[in-house]
Amino acid sequence: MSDACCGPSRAQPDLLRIGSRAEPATEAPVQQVGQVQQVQQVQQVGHVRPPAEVLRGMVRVPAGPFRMGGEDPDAFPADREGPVREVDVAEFHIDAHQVTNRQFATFVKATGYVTEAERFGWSFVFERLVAPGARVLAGGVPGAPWWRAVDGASWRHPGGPGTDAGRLGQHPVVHVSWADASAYAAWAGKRLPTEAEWEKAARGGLDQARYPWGDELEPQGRPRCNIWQGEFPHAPAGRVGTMPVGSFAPNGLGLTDVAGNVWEWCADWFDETRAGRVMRGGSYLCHESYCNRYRVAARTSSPPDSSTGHLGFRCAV
Ligand SMILES: [Cu+2]
Repeated sequence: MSDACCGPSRAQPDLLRIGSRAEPATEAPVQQVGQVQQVQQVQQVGHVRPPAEVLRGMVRVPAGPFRMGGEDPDAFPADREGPVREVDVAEFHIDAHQVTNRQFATFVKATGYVTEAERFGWSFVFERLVAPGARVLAGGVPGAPWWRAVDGASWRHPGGPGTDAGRLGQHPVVHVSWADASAYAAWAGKRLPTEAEWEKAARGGLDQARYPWGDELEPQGRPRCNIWQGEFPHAPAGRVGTMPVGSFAPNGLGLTDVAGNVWEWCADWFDETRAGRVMRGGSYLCHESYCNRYRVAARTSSPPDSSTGHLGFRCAV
């Protein structure tokens, strides 16, 4: 199983041509400096926020150890979910829901922040969600033919020009890179959760359950998360794409959508190669028949500058 399934990279071979078109080598260092300046700027804006305002909409996760990881026979070995180990985590707070388009729009309005997808000029969109008439720069990546590099796709235009995040205010923001998510977090007086924090919160107080709510995918026949319905990637049996945050019941700690809807960036590197940052939780594209990474122990990664229509984040403090 390739990482490209869930985390396609801007640098994948058949996309190099696009990368060089959108980002000439002479401009690359300038862009990086711009990104750093943007982050410093938003940090200054964020530091004046009163604690009560920062903690609004967050849940407290008490200090203490939990059993992290899993040894599920269905897991992809390369993901390194195991072995199960006890991890001690200090008290922290975490957003009850994924950061929404409305919240991200407030940040952009306050800071003038420009996301990496907007700088590159394109982002990855799932084939069925590409806006009619949008220009597709490249179709498919190795191991994941359903991704389209779409000209003008960004958090503002999740399916490309003609689609409007303004109409999706309560949906999770998508097409944000790791730096974009970190910049938002800094502005909000927060940070990205560590992977251990994310998993402890997502488990909702349960020990080694398969999902954030227990071991059964649909207890009493009721869906508990926004994942792919039907056979992937063809013939969806239901709707496809993001849903408003909190559309399903929260876990034991009050967190919603820790399985499905969109993947969430974590602070950590995925492994010692430092090629990608950790993503957790799975998305509306995950399905048992193909990618079962909506299990609570599942993990994958994306290069930090990548962005897709199924990857967002929540913050911690
Ligand atoms: Cu998946």
